[in-house]
Amino acid sequence: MTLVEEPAAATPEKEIGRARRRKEDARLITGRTTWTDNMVLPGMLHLAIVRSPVAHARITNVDVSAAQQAPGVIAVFTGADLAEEQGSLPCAWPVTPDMVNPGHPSVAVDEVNHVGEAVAVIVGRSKVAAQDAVELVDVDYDLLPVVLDMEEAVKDGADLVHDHTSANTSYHFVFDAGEAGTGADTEQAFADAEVVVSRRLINQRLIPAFMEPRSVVVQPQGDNYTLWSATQIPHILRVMLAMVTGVPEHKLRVIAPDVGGGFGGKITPTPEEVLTLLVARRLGKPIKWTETRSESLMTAHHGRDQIQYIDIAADREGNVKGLRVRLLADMGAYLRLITPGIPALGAFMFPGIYKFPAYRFECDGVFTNKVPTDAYRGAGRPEATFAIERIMDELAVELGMDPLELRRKNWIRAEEFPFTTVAGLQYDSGDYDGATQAALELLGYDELRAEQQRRRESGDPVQLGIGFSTFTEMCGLAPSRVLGSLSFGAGGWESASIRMLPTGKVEVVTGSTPHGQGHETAWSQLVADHLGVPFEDVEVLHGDTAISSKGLDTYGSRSLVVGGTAVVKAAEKVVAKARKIAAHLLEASEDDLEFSGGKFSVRGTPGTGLGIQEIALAIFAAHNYPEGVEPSIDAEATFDPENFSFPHGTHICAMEVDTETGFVKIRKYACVDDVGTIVNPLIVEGQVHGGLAQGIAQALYEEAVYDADGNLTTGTFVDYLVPSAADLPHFDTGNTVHEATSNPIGAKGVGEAGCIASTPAVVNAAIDAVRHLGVSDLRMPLTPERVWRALHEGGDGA
Ligand code: MCN
Repeated sequence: MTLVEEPAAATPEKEIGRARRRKEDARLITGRTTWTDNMVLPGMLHLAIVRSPVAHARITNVDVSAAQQAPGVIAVFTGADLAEEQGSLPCAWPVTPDMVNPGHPSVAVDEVNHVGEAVAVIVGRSKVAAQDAVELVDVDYDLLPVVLDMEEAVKDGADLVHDHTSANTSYHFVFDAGEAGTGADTEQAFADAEVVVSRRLINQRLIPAFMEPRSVVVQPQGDNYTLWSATQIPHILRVMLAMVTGVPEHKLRVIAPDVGGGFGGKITPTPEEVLTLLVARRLGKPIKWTETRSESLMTAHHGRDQIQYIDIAADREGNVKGLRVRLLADMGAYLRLITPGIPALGAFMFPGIYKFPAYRFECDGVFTNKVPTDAYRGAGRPEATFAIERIMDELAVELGMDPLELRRKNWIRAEEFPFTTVAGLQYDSGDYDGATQAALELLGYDELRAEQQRRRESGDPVQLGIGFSTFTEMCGLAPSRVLGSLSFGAGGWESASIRMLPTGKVEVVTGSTPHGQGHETAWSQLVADHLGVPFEDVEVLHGDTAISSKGLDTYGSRSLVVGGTAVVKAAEKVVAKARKIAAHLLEASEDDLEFSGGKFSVRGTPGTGLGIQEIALAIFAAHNYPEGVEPSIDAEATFDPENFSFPHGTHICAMEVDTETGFVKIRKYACVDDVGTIVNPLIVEGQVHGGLAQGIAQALYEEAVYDADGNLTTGTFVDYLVPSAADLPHFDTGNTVHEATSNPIGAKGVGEAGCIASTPAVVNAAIDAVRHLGVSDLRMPLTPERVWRALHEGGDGA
């Protein structure tokens, strides 16, 4: 455990690198803050949603007469009532030019395509009145065949999710390194290979399961609207809602107050945000909608859900020669904001940290009668990392090599950076060997391997296994020139502005919208160092389009790398402006001034001079400013990196498997991550812990399961097993530091790393424990039943 204690010194030399406790903690941890559902407005009405109990059906009649008469009900709207104005929810990532997008109504008009889809909305004087009336809406459904299995769905003649399309495939995306000029011919590589190992892997459907349920409040004031939402993307949401509903953008203010987690689950404009806005516009009254936990699990978008066919080619000495990946990626019933792009993003990460000479990736985005998928922590990269790190283990077994030796033989060496991969990405910096050595030491590898041997030899019913994941990921989303070529939505820049108030206090406005990541603290540290002001004198404002009009929000572990750099750039401009004023006030030349510790002084006379905070007051009070300089110290900056950032690390899991019960237990978990320059070690460690919890949850606990009729059978937290701290092991974490070259801070993102890396380490460990008993695959999550079945009946246990 490398938790860094907060130093005792009140004013340390440098803020960057200091393990500050988060400014936000008191209000977030106690819950005493403004969550959207806490909002109470005079005359506010409440919305409840009538949802489809069937997965696929034509709607033949919606009878709302009883609901309209119910006590406390103000209005009821069906899909037909809102058909003219509801538009279609946006999908901003056309993966191929011919991608099929069936359109996504916020409330169904003719047809429902997944259980939980909205069919009508009820507005009540109270939440209870609205919810009670849901039962009174009588909908006639003409049932249609339900499409759930992707392998069946892509067969010729399969039943269709959308009968106005010709197939269930939304798009067929191909990346071929041979054709792209980044690698050799893949088919040839496989034809020439001495060893080929193939696997069909299931990366199961997951539910983001954020703590704060989704909630929306809309307040109309004339033709102006203020919309509060528990969203990750207030800026993008405002643009999208304006486009979908026709409410002019300048008449719509979007506020994301404190948001209790998102994990990618709040990255997309939702039907409920559209509906709340439309109904508020119709009625001219404030409206609130807050989901129940069951609604959340059933209708907030899901993540992952891929069938992966992966082939790896190598020679007998263990040099990898080629990689071939084919994916079926479940889109669910509709395309949300970045649904189709997630597997395509993963395309660039399947080669991992290895020097493959040849690579081909193909993916079908497949419609099914399930809730749409979209981002979930890591989005595309955990799936890719799982596949490559699993197949590396299988190749090692085939070759009779140690799994780490095989990895070491093929990974990019420290001296080879920058390195352009077979997928065309340029990895800028790192040392995979260094991180691995450090992780092995943290784990106590040699002792555990010896224990594993002893247990095998003695036939102990509890076997021990060790699993690796030596990973990298692309984050810090990202260069607009790359994103712009992939999407019709926004680029990847971020914006910040800084203003020094007359008393020398500092306001920072950021376009990065945190929902638990601690930006207020980290940004204050950046500003304190760059302006030389006390950390406590900095206030960070965010999440309100009336305050921060420009921004691209928080996802893809982009905030520090892109948004933090915008803050640094704005700080540099502030210093430059203050320098002009200081030179004027000190009657010196700008070139003769030094700036250190927040003070301008004439070179050679340290200790004298003017503090930047004093200058702020001087310029406000005396209006004594040089010609051509405005009487304020403020600046705005945007930053758009040249490249993604590529954190990397080595995660090692030691796992006990009880061969009699199938019960698995993580004995030890060690990881060493390289996230470049660390601004706040405490936050970084927290992010790694949270990511590990979610990655381990995928390996061991979580799966969204549908029955044959398309009902979600894991619709409560009793069935969908989100682990608590008590279900997780102690984590031994550490860092190496190789600065990123794509931003001046030198930072790489950390928000998703733990989640991306951990899943394959856990599964590899479990398989390693029982491979000598004939198990070579285990289906996630590794429930005791599955592990037991794999041990006693063969296969992957599913
Ligand atoms: N940081 C740092 N030094 C680094 C990298 C990051 O000090 N080298 C700090 C940053 O200053 C920031 C935090 O770590 O305070 C996370 O930074 P970053 O990696 O830039 O990630 P983002 O802030 O962009 O957060 C997004 C990421 C994603 S994509 C998901 S999903 C996720 C995550 O963050 N969802 C979260 N972490 C979450 N944490 C909480 N509590 N809740 C969520 O919903």
